[in-house]
Amino acid sequence: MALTVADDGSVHAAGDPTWPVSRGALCIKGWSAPETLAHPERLTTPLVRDGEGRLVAATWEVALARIVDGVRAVQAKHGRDAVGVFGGGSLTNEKAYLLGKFARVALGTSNIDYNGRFCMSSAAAAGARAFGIDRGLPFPVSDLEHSDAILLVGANVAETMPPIMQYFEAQRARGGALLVVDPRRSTTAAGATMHLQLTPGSDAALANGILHVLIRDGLIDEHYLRDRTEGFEDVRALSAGYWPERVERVTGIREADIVRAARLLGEAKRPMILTARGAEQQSQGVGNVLAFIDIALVLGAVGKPSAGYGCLTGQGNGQGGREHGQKCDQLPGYRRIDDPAARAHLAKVWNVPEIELPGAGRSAYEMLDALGTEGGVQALIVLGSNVVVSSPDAANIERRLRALELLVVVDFFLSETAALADVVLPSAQWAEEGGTMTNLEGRVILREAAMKPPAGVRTDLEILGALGQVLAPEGRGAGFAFASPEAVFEELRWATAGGIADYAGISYEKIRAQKGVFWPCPSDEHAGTPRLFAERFPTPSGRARLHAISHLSPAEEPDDEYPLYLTTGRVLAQYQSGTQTRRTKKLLSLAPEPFVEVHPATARHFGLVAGERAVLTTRRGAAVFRVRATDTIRRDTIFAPFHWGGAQSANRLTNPALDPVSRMPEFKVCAVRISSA
Ligand SMILES: Nc1nc2c(c(=O)[nH]1)N[C@H]1C(S)=C(S)[C@@H](COP(=O)(O)OP(=O)(O)OC[C@H]3O[C@@H](n4cnc5c(=O)[nH]c(N)nc54)[C@H](O)[C@@H]3O)O[C@H]1N2
Ligand SMILES: Nc1nc2c(c(=O)[nH]1)N[C@H]1C(S)=C(S)[C@@H](COP(=O)(O)OP(=O)(O)OC[C@H]3O[C@@H](n4cnc5c(=O)[nH]c(N)nc54)[C@H](O)[C@@H]3O)O[C@H]1N2
Ligand SMILES: [Mo]
Repeated sequence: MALTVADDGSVHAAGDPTWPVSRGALCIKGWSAPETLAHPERLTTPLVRDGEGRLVAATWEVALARIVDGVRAVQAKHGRDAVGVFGGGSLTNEKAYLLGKFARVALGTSNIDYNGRFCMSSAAAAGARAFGIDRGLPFPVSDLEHSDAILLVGANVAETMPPIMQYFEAQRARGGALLVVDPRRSTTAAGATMHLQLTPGSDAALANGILHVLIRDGLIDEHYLRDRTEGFEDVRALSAGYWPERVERVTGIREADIVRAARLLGEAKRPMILTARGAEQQSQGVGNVLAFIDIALVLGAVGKPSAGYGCLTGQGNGQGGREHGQKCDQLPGYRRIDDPAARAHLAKVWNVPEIELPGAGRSAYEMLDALGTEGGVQALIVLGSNVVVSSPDAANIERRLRALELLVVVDFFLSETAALADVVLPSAQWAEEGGTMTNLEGRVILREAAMKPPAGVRTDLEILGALGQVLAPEGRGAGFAFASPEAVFEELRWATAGGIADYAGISYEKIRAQKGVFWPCPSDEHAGTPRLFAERFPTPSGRARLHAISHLSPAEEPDDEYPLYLTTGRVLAQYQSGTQTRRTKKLLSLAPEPFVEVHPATARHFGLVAGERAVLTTRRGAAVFRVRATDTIRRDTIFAPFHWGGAQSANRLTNPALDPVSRMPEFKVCAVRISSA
């Protein structure tokens, strides 16, 4: 996106036609984003809670001292792990890296995790298991255009990633097939070749049904399976039990459609499978993704141009945010924190004894759920997430946040989470500071600063630098004194050298010259790696691994008391927890309040009137939405967006059941009751 700052200081955004990914396309949230820069509600001074419980303006000195004293008091009373850090996938690579270092070196805590646990973690874990590496798309996004059959699972690209819709449109225009798997006939599904309208939570059954047909009808690539993979025999045995009639009963998709979908994929020269949150945000999210990866592998598609498997990464820096150490089990460069070689390397880069580096901490929801309890975190620093709105079982999380001894939130606005804090620090926004992000293709890009932050506001890097220098143990403070984002990036390069996500050969200059550099890029001479897996997989055997995945029911299923499925997700005009977009006039006028999508027959059955309010109730709580009657949704399912808080919060309803491997919550399926308000 290109920004221009006019003489009166107003900022205008436009698409950049020379940019290889968006090719000039800009989402409505992009061109309306400048409104948040000079917004009247923007925070421009730190806030501190006073003796009467009010948040009042304070100087930076007072606010930072309150944090330092609070953190030290909690550490003295409960130990180092009692201080927690919660980050986000919208942070630049430099911030994500420094946040991880801040937690491990300055605070010495194992408890750091981030909102990517709610977003990317199931696909990430599946990619690592199957291919030995997790890079959202292992190929450039332009490959989509040349695929002749794409299976798009649980992604509503037309509303959530409008700038890349052009690749799907070009693919269709070339005669390619697009198959969309979604319980709703979403905007994306409405324009597809086939819409597979499955029961929420039945993705693994569908994948196994497709595998069954592919194997039965001889549409698999035996040579590829023999030469490049392992584990196929288990998949063959398991999928034999998923004959299409049985899969129809579980998924609600007609047998003939399952067969047709399998044939479209099996007969394609360049089949591609893409997943997003629909299949991933489930208590068997990792299994779901592995089962879809199996399809790509039996077709021999992974590693071939314009074919294979990819995950459509969500947030602005969803990819880079999961590589550099803000995950509880991770060190920079996508290294494991329990790997002795990784620890030794980081101990050297950070100039600390290896023994002082903490081990793995709690995952996002588990950390939040234990706030203020015996053995849990007592002081929490949140930077880049609005957990009161975006966490599952949000009323529980709000209670847990209130039980903390110290809550610090760094944000540009008084988000619902910031409103509960003891100290709020105002930070700079995207246009006001430079830094790198890694996009869904693994391309590291540079966002240059276009303007200065308003008076009174500091950047996240300055805030972490200042706190790190004071809170770090004797002699370690110097490790937090960075003159610029580029200086942080230079250390990040070294920290990632030799790791899976190796940035050692990437510099700001090289990114500028090449319009982005794909990792891994291990040396200055290396041009970067746009395509992975052409010859081998980075697993110990060099082969990709198939996994036999049995379909399991979601953690909660409809019953007499809660007779419907509730699924949640996004709408075009709102972003995430809404902190930014609910403050943007144009967007608010497009989506002023949340609605619940209900099939007209279901609405009649429960006595609901379109346009009136309805109460949704689950085992966690209740929330109110306006009824939108639409035959685009299954009769047994209702859908609500999660962008609002308070009485309109979808997350007061959602089930915090976690995937056992990725610890991803089941945002996409729970049992619900609906009645008119
Ligand atoms: N407008 C807008 N765009 C965004 C965002 C935003 O908040 N607003 N957020 C960004 C972020 S962080 C992310 S992660 C991405 C997410 O991008 P998407 O994954 O495309 O978004 P969602 O709406 O969460 O879910 C996609 C679809 O999954 C379907 N679904 C629900 N249950 C199931 C199920 O059981 N199985 C299957 N197969 N599908 C199911 C939903 O009906 C929905 O249409 O969007 C990014 N872009
Ligand atoms: N029910 C349901 N819940 C969901 C989902 C779902 O599909 N259904 N999706 C989940 C997913 S995929 C995601 S990604 C999460 C997202 O939800 P959140 O983790 O809440 O993410 P954001 O709304 O982007 O919150 C970011 C907050 O940090 C601030 N912020 C943004 N950038 C920066 C920065 O650079 N620095 C600082 N200091 N602050 C910043 C913003 O103003 C905002 O208040 O929600 C999850 N929750
Ligand atoms: Mo996300």
